Amino acid sequence: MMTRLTDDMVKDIIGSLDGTNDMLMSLTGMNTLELACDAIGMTPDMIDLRGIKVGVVPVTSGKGIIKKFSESVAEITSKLGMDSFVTENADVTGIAEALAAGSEIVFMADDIQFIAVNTKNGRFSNNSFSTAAGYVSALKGAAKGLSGKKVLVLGAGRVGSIAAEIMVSMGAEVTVYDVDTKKLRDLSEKISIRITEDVEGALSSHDLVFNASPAAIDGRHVKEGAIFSSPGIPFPFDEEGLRKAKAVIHDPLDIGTAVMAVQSASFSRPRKQ
Ligand code: PYL
Repeated sequence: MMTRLTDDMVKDIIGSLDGTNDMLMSLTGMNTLELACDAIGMTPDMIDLRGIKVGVVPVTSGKGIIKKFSESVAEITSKLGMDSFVTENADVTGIAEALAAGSEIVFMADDIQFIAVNTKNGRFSNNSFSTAAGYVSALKGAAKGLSGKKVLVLGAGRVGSIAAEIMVSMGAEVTVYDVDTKKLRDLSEKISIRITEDVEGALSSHDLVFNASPAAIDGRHVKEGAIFSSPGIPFPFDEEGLRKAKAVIHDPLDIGTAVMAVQSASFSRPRKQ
């Protein structure tokens, strides 16, 4: 089950987007837009997001609305140049409102899926792929390339598995850990990865770590100078881990949503050559 954001994790996103952008620039060499484009094999000059109308629809199903979640999604996409708004209504009425307003892209999330639908052709992006691809691009930027490099993936859930697959395709030597050994075995039958049950040994021997696990990371085992690309929530680092790591790339929603925005826009806009 994907870890769910809480009101507390989301409450400060809107004021912190420029900070995330600066963090990404300094750690990966790419700003949020460049990173989001890189995640789907594009560069910003290939797509114009300005003026694309985006409707964000609050959804009350399951555990209900997360305070400021929809507003944060609207702010993240506005920062990319899109014309975004949160619908007054939730659920089906909210979707109808977004469509009636002529939204080219509609964002909505329940407790299982967070998607961005391109209303011109019904194609849609989802947050699991987008978060995996965005954070792989971030790690690639911070590590100045992943081909031939050893990468440890913590967590073989949806994000960790997709990230492992993308990094294997980039030529990285990927080792995956998960507390659930069946998940590990299933994944190792699908893609050529090493698996490990020794998370402490694996952490202490990897310079590059992709963390897509909800578990805490024990700083005692973090390798000095390690780079972490870490979408996992809640934020897992203790003081020792933060001191020893050379870089920790993390945000609760920004990178995944930005990749969703670029990918769903690319479904109806030809890539400029
Ligand atoms: C998209 C996030 C990233 C990590 N976990 C995912 C999550 O928390 N999903 C639940 C989102 C629920 C949103 C709620 C609302 O406010 O519309 N239905």
